Amino acid sequence: MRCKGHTILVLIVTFLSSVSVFSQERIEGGVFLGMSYYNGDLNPSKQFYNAKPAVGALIRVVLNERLAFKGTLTALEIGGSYPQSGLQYPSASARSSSYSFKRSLADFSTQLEINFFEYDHPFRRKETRFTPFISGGLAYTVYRRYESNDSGGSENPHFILSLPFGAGVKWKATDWLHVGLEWNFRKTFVDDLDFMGPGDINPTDPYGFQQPSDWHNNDWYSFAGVSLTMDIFHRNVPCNAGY
Ligand SMILES: [Ca+2]
Repeated sequence: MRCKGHTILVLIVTFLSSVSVFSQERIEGGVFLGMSYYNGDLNPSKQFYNAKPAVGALIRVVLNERLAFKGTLTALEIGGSYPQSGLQYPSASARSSSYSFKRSLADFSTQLEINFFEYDHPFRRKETRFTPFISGGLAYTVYRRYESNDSGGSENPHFILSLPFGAGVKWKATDWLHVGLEWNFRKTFVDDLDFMGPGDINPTDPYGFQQPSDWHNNDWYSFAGVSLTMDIFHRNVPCNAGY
C-alpha cells in the first residue's frame, strides 16, 4: 500500500510539473484564406491543379517560444475536370474522356506546431519576430458520401479521420498581429472523395489497374494560404519583459 501511495504521489507531482511546463503563454485567434486542391487517382502528383478557394478560422495556444497547439476549422472545395490535358483514361468509354467532380469539405484539426527558431520570446520580442514551423496531429473531415442503394443512390454527411501535417513561416507584424504563410496536407483513409456516383469513368481506378493500394489510391487534399491571427489573451509576465 505504501509503495502504491508513493507511486500515486510521484504521478501527481509529475502531472502538476508538466501542467506548469505546458501552461500557455498566449492565445491567438484568427482567419485563414487560401486555395485547396485534390490528389488521388485522377491527379496523382500535380500540386495546385484545379485549385479552389479555402477559408478557415484558427486558434493557437502558445505554450512557449518553440511550441503551440493549434486548432483549425476550414471550409474548402476540391474538384474540377480531369484528366490533365493530353492524358486519356483507359477506363473511359468512347463517349467521355474526362471526369468532373465537385466536393465540399469541412476540416477540423488539432495539431502541435513546432517553431524552428524562438518566436515572440517574452524577453526578446524584437529579435524573435520570424520563424519557419512544421505541424502535425489529427484531423476530422466531413463530406457528403455517395452511397448506392435500392432507390439509386443517396448522399449523407460522413465523418472520417485524416492525418494532417504542414509547414510554413510566421512573422510578427505588430505587437498583436501575426501573419503566417502555410501549406497543409491531409492524408485521408478513403478513396471516394472524388466519387459522385456511377459514371463513364471510375475515379477510384481510372487507369484500370485493378490493384488497389491503400497508400497510393486513397485521396488526399491540401490547402495553402495566408493566416492572420491576433493575440486575444496574454499571460502576465514580469515588468522587465519589455512592456
Ligand atoms: Ca479516389
